[in-house]
Amino acid sequence: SLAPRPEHKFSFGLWTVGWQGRDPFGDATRPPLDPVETVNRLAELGAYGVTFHDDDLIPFGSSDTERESHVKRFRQALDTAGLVVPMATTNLFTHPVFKDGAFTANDRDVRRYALRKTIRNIDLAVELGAKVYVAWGGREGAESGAAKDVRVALDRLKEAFDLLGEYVLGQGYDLRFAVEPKPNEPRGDILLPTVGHALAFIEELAHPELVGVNPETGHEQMAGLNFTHGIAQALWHGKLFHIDLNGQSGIKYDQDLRFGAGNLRDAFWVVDLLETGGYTGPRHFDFKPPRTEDMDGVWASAAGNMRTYLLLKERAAAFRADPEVQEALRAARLDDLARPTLADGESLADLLADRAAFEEFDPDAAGRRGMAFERLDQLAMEHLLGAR
Ligand code: GLT
Ligand code: MN
Ligand code: MN
Ligand code: MN
Repeated sequence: SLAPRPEHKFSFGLWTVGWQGRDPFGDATRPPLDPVETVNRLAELGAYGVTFHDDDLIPFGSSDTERESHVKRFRQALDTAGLVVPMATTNLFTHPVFKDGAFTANDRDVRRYALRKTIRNIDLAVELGAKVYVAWGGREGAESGAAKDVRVALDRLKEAFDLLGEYVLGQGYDLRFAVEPKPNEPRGDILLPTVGHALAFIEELAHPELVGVNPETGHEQMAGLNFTHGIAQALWHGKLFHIDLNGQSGIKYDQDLRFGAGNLRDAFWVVDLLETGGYTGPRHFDFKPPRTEDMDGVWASAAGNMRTYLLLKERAAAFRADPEVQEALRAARLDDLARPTLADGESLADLLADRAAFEEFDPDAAGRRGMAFERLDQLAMEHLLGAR
């Protein structure tokens, strides 16, 4: 059962396998990839979905007739291959017009253009069946202090999301937004740099229920954060609307490695959480096959994401099912954590009157209790390594 199947809900962006390997130091190492070929190859590999930026599908500057023919070919390929479009997004970062951002560009005409570009692609996304619209604000940020008044820029960002929400509600679309945080790159500092910043921002919007997050593994790890904890908190808030899975080795440039490369232990906990924590959305891979690879290497890399996910899913399930692990979880008192701190029917006054909770409590004795976390973690390690 390590063969990816549509029910696993694996999806890929056109821009992932389609990345030509252009980086700040070097030219493209691979030819352009036709979206129709991407659809066919992903379907063969067992994916269920494909996602896109407007400009991945319809090259920037295309005429209306060119646009129609690109969409028509793509739609035919989807129908033939049986692939769906669960999510779409806007390219608000490549063209020089977005060099100072899109929804928070200092130039007002750029902000108005960015909204129109986004709304145009929302119509297409809904036509193609997307339920989630991702907003990665890669250029919303600054390299220097006085260049961006962050509080005013956040006013503009809220204005944009409020207008997009008004549009979607007005059209009666079944579409929700997912904000994708990233701390830096391509801007020196990007607005909404982490999952936590995004969650706080969303609550200030006119329609917070329409907006959640799309956390990316590597983006939280670039900030030195624990990705599993980030998505756990997003789930706790009911805000994990989508997810970008990939690999990253610590605090450095955005590597976008295939899933499981880099921090493998975190990938194990991510899969453990996604498979047991109530997330039912796509398992979307936002990776870049390294520019060392030819097209065979690209498809091997794409397949590797899914296979590693399924391997980790097996390992995580075996970990949870192991009686020794269950015993170790009790020894580590996870069941006690799950008990509310006050008993059923107990009040704050009862706590204040409970001498056992304070006057007679022995903190020194409690401080001597071992937590038994090391044995538990070694059991996880052994399952991850296939040793159990
Ligand atoms: C870009 C970025 C990704 C985002 C994509 C959505 S585009 O490749 O690096 O993390 O998810 O705009
Ligand atoms: Mn990334
Ligand atoms: Mn990326
Ligand atoms: Mn991403």
